[in-house]
Formats: sequence, structure tokens, C-alpha cells
Amino acid sequence: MTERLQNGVPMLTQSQIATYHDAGVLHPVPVFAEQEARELRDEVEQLERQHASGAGQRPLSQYFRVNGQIVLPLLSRVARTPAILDAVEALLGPDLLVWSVELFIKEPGTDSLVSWHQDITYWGMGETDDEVTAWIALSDVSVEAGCMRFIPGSHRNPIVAHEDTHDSDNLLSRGQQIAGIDETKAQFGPLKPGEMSLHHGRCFHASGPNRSGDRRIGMAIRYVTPDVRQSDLGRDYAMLVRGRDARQGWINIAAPTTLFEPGALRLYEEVLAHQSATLAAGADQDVALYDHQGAKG
Ligand SMILES: O=C(O)CCC(=O)C(=O)O
Repeated sequence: MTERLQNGVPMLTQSQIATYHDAGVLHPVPVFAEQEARELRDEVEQLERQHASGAGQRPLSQYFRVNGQIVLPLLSRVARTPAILDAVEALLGPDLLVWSVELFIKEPGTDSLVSWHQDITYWGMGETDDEVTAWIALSDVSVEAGCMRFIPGSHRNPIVAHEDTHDSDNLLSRGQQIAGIDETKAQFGPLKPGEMSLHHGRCFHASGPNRSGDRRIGMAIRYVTPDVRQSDLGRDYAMLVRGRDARQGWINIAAPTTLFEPGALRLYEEVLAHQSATLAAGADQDVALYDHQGAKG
């Protein structure tokens, strides 16, 4: 893979690239200065203040948690940040699309958590190696604040069995979890504001409650390549952010230019309707994909 340069420095070194392929996870990678991260957080919190009653019949948290890039220019803009794309290109190659952008917010003093899981379990992408999540910290995501933890090397597994817990504190769509994880093998991935981690779609990961005094805010960007086949859905929707999709395997959607454009809100509903069957497949009860707990992961 190419090494893209930021101010003459490779965005990822060969050693970082090797770590990602070996461990299935890499952190921390600085992408935004602390002040830039602060400004991004301010934009998120301004949206929360200005759209407290939601948009298009849905709460704002819906758009924050699933496919936010379709209706929120902030999320699609961050997903096109050159420094992030350069790092992802070093892992996946020059042609990149964004499948989903999601905010994972844990308020201080709540019990919100994320159970052990592999991201691509219910995404209908098979067991691809061509999906990576860039998770960007917009607050101090310390161990105390409930940063992610990972099992290094676990991406070498196929997709393993997940059981649905439907735990209301779990930020995942169905509270799905992998049983029997050996926590002693877990590696914490604390991040300062503006740093990111990169994790493979089959890497086992989880996170605990936020016991810090501040909100814990992260933006997860799911990147795929044109080679990812949507076996369950036929063609799925994604936003081309670098290079080209010569195979045209994805329905390429445009980035929004203004907030909650009517056409973008209609597209949002179309994409959700299309994806929901795959995301809920095999669940033993209704999956709350569309309420405040509706993360795809
Ligand atoms: O933010 C978290 O704690 C979990 C995020 C996650 O599971 C993911 O981005 O895949």
C-alpha cells in the first residue's frame, strides 16, 4: 500500500501498518489538533441544542447513531478528512467508500456500554477484510471514560457466534455479545481528543461505562472498498470518498451540502428500509435499530 505523506511524514509508518495487520487494531493515531477536536465537539453539541426535537419525524440521536453521513454535513465532512483517508488508504488501498458514520456518546454517570462483538456480524458483507472503522475521539476517551478495548489478533477468527442480550444499557442494536472472552487478553485503547483508533471488522472489541466527569464522545466511520460484496442485500448504499468504484458494486450516494435536506431525509429512510432486514437477521425479538440505542454495530 502507498504511504501518503502529511507534511512530509507518512500518515502511517510501515510498522503501524504491520501492527494493524497483525493485531487487527491500531491506536492511537493523531488526526486532529486538540483545538480542532474541540471545535468538532462544539459542532456536535450545537446540533444537540438546535435539533433537540429531531428532524424528519425522528430524534436527532437516530441520525447520530446510524448512517449520519446521509443527512449531517458534519459527519460526511469528517469522513472525508484527508489525514483519516490517508491512513485508511494505507490499509485498504486507494478506492474508499463510507458505509456509515455513527456517534458513540456515553454520558458521565450512566451505565452505557458496548458488549464484546465483531462489527461485520450483521452487516451483510460476509467476512471481508476490506472494511475498517476509524474511531475518532472528540473528548478525552480514557480508560475511566469507557474507551474501547480489543483482543489483539482476534480478527483472524471467522465471524463467531453472538448471542442477543437486548440489554437496555448496551449501545449495540441487539445487545449482541460474544461469550467467554478472556478479559486478561484485552488491550485498552485510550484516546486523547483528536486521536483515532483503526480496527478491523472482525476484531473482537467492547467498552465499559463512562466513570469520568465528562461526556465521552467518539465518531465511528466505517470505510469499505469497491471489492466488498453485499451478499445478503444485493447492492447496498455507500458514499465514494476517494478514488473510484470501477465495479459499481455500491449505490453511490452524494454527501449532503446542507443540514437535513428533504431529499437527504428521504434517502435516509430508503437506506434504512433497505438495510434493516440484514441488520436484524436472526434476531430472536424486534431489533431497535431506529431508536436511541440504534447503532448498527
Ligand atoms: O464506542 C464504543 O465504545 C464502541 C464502538 C464500536 O463498537 C465500534 O465503533 O465498532
